[in-house]
Amino acid sequence: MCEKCKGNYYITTPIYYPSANLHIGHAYCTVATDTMARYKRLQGYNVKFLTGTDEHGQKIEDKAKEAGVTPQQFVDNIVLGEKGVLDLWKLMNISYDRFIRTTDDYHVAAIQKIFKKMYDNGDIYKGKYTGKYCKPCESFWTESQLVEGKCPDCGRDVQDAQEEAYFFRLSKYADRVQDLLENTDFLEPRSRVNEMVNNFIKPGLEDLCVSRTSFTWGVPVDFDEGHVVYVWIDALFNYMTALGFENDKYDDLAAFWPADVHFVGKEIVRFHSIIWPAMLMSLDLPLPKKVYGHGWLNFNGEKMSKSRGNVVDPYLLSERFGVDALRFFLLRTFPFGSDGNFTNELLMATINTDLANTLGNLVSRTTAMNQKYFGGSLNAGGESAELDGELKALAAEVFANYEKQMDKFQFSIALNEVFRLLDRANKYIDETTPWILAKSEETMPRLLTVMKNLCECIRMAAILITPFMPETAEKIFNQLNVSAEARSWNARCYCADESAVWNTTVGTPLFPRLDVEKELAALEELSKPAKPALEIEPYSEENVDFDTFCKSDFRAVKVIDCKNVKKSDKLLQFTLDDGTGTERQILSGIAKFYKPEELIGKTLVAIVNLPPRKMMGRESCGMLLSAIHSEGGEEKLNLIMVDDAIPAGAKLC
Ligand code: ME8
Repeated sequence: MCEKCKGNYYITTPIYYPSANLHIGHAYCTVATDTMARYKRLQGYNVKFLTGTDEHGQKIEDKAKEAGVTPQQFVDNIVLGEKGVLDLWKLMNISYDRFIRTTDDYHVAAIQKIFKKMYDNGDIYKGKYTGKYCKPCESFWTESQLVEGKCPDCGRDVQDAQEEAYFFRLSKYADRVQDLLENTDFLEPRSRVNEMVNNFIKPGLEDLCVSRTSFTWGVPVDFDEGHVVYVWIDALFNYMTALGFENDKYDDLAAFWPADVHFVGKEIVRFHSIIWPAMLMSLDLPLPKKVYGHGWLNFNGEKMSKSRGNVVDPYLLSERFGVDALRFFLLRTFPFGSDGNFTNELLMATINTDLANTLGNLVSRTTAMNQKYFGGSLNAGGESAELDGELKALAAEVFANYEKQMDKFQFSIALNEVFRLLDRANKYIDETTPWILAKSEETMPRLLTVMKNLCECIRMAAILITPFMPETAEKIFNQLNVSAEARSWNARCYCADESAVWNTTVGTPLFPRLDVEKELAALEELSKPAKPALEIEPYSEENVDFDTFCKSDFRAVKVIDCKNVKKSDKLLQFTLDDGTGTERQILSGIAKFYKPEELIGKTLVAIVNLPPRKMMGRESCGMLLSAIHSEGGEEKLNLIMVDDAIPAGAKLC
């Protein structure tokens, strides 16, 4: 550890299932973790921020099969492909230090060793599993844990399952885990402790089934062919294998384990606060210092889900409003421990109120006034007044409160503090009226001090927003033209005395005001599902010779009458004028595409020299031409219709 370092700090996000592209709910936890990691780095900690992907399990195996690729190809595409996990974290400015994939060789080999160790110490044993399995959650449940017969996590149907399997002696650790939860700060917020103890531990912790034989996409149990390790064991140990536990790839375990905090969503608190500590106890390993279970983001009051078609796309929002605005919104608006309701209206209102009006305006007014009254250069000198002391005291208070709240992961309250300072600085402009001070030579020294105080408030606020909006903070620092030292946590002391000097420049507005109505309409348009892929029939590889082709007699025909054929839901019966003076009857299997009445009077194209054939006991003399393709897997058909000016019987060639 270097002399200046405050110590090591290890923080993790859950590793994501690459079963579909990530949505704003996934980004929420990662943005929070990134903000915390940046905050700790700013304070001088040596931070290790881990994220990654959880790539095994039946769900992935099934999805790969559906997509006609191997499971490895399937996960590679979602993790590494265009707009995949790595692309999203790059876009969202996620400053992770390490990215683990559970399919990485070093991790797989380490999991095999870990499993064997728990088998050897007697905490994993072989038995028979009968119970209920929730496939989407990859969770086994006992009958008593089900809620109205459904999975207690996701509410979906569960299926009966029985197989020879290995079990982990979770029951053995029930008392120790309960003690850990009830008598320490291991799990926060506190409300989650009651949930875990009352719903899972008190009803009796049963041993946990930790191997599967019904599929193969997992870490093989190397001493018993056919078994793969339960995906949650594989996943949870990522937090340690990524530091070098049971492998030589990394060597950071001594420095960074135990983790300072695991941030996790509320539905996976059970795994992190019961199963995870119990397994670590089994191996006699130090426990993480804290698990923090954050809430869920809903969209317009409903759970976000792909099947509901209401997942919020972070790419779309970042491209439209900027990454910093999105990062800020997530942490400013929703208290981290509770559920939140994401709406586009709220996002835009927050951008307009906090970022355009309060922050953006303060920066642009201040730099514009510096430019106008001092050509951007605030030299030594000035004249202080009592009001300035209040601003200085507030800045110190804001810093202290911010730090307290950040250390409790209360991002929205920490940001409230920053906005107390920004609001006060905006009010200070109204109170000191720089435009009046600028009117007289006599009040210019006072104006100089007022502008220096404003620059100082902005500088301090920019330090505090750095973890949340790193790009915006940098833009502000650049406009203030301050040194690296003045951007650092150590420079949080308010120094606007007479010797202070500033050289500021006017930049483009940080957050232009949004026209909410216009933006909502644009978002709606952009969120419309892309048109389903069109598929056309493969082209024939066989050539037809010209003379044969010319033998086909195509004619324009006019529909005199058209009706459904009784007892057939496919056939339409056409009575056609083919120009010969005698009516022609053609039957066509297109009833699912057209109502008969809409075709009467139309001019169609028929091939008329096919031998007559009988359909449902009626004669059909020829065939009507149509265009076919499929859209999103659905068959589409359009009759070929030609200009009504073309007379019946005209030959088409
Ligand atoms: O659970 N709002 O992966 P995952 C807030 N692989 N958070 C949400 C959310 C929403 N609408 N939707 C999902 C897994 N999340 C496991 C983790 S760790 C050893 C293994 C959060 O991709 C969810 O709560 O299903 C979880 O914390 C994270 O996204 C990853 O979910």
